[in-house]
Amino acid sequence: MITVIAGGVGAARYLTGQLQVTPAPEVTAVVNVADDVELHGLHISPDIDTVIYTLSGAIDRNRGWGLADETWNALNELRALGLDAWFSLGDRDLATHMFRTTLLSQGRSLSEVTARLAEARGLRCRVMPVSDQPIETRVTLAATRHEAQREVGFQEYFVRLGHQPDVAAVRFEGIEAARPAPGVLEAIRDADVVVIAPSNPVVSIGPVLAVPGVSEALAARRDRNVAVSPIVAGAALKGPADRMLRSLGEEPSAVGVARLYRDFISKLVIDEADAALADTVAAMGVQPVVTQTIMSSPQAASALAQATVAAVS
Ligand code: FO1
Repeated sequence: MITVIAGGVGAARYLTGQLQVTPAPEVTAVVNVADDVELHGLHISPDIDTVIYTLSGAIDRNRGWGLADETWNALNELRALGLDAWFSLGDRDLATHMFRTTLLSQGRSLSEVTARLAEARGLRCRVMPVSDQPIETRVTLAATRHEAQREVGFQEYFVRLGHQPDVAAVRFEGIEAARPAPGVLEAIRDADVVVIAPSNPVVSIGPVLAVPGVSEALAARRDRNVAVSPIVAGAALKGPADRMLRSLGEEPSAVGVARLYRDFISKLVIDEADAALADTVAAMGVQPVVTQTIMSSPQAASALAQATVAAVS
């Protein structure tokens, strides 16, 4: 069995590659929930939805999130009513959030809702939230000439502010009371290989590792865990991972990723563009695996998944 620790877009792309080389019932995705946000009375789980929409082929490929063939009537009506609807929710996407919110209000767990959503979209791999308890990434924006330092929710930072401000600190509200969701520790313990997908190490993978019990379970089998660096040639392929690492005092490179993950992984897959960093990664106690990590096509994604799993098999 292969267990993939996943955030949003990068992880979803990696998982499409994994599912081309591994039978779906043998793949489990443990997904970040700290991007979740309550808006318009709805519980929205962006990383879970991005994984499910991508793996079922329903994703909007240009945006990388939300559903293809969307319409925005409800959102436009909300704006016409005077709501500052800064988070774009398509009409079809709204059904997912209404479904999730309705079942949660009936006492169903996030795990149960996620399993229902994955099944409804025909997925045969398992998709599970890392925790059923609420975890919220809170981002402290660095002070500027015009503004004092202040803390905002992740989606306000990422979407409303376009992840432009420098980040002074990140914390995960609720993490102490969070517990691994049912099946998460088993999915880590029983996996032949655990892959940390190429997602933002700070705000996508970080919250998953911070759930009490998860990092211990990973460290206990470090030799069979491998990560794919989301930073290539000092830049994130999508989103603010490189700038975040830098403003949090970490090196914005595969070396910085190796340092963040070295307690949990024995191998780090880095891009050919970073081959020169291989010795420095090795000096961290993490064995580098140099290959093409840019998933520019389904074939590239499946080749990456093949090389990643082979590294620790
Ligand atoms: N990202 C944006 O940049 N702008 C949006 O308006 C937006 C809406 C949105 C709605 C549902 C959803 O599942 C994801 C959405 N995202 C949007 C992406 C989301 O902010 C990111 O995928 C993650 O939270 C970061 O990985």
